[in-house]
Amino acid sequence: MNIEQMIDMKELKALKLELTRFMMAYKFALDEMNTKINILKDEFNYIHDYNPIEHVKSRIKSPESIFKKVYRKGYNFSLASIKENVRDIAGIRITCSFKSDIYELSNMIAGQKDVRVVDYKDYIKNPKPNGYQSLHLILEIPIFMSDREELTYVEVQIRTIAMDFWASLEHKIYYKYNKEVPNQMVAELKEAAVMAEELDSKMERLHKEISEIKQAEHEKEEEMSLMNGSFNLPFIEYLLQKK
Ligand code: 0O2
Repeated sequence: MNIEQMIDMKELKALKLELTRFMMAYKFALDEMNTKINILKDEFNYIHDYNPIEHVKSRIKSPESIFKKVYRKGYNFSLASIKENVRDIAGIRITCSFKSDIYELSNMIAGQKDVRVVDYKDYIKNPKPNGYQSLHLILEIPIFMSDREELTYVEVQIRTIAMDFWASLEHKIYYKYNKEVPNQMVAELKEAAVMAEELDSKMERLHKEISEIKQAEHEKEEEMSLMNGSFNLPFIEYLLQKK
């Protein structure tokens, strides 16, 4: 008996197609979210005159990590169960300049008509015992395929540069010590998280002071130019500069 007789080729092809379409939905979900984030970034940049988003990184969880999670959590191995239970297959990490940007951005995302927030974890107001800080959202967004609409989960993590710096170092240390980090290092990491929080607060205070001065200057300039009869459209100028 040859291999083709042993395996039902038709079934195998159908499975391959099903798996490809399963993973494709997550890729499209990331494309859609990245477009939303870029639009918000441009609009925010214009309104507040600074860039609230320092960095955006997206990833699709590898099949190996998906299966590890399914096994670890004891979920059923069917595609329907994976889709419902593993809600971080599509993941986006947004690094913001300031803490207030995190909440403003998350409200803007959550307020969109086609976005449903299914889970919200605020590890900034309530940091994890190890010091981890970040805002986690699980969103459900519709993806329009050729023959159907697919509701897809996307995990969005939003944090400041300082929180991100801390989290990536902590992640490296955690794996370096194979999840058994020495007590002294745990304490130092906690201390570093507190320092990161202090830095974020201080930077935000300074930023607010500068913004207020800039805003007052801007209002004065605008009044002067209106009095002189000039009527320019700064957003159009801003778009032209971007080209
Ligand atoms: P990866 O590779 O980043 O995806 P669950 O997601 O269901 O397993 P839980 O507790 O409901 O677990 O999720 P939670 O608390 O929202 O955290 C999920 C993700 O947040 C993690 O994903 C990490 O990316 C990040 N995270 C959470 N806690 C910590 C922490 O203490 N340190 C660091 N560095 N990151 C953290 P994964 O699945 O671990 O991995």
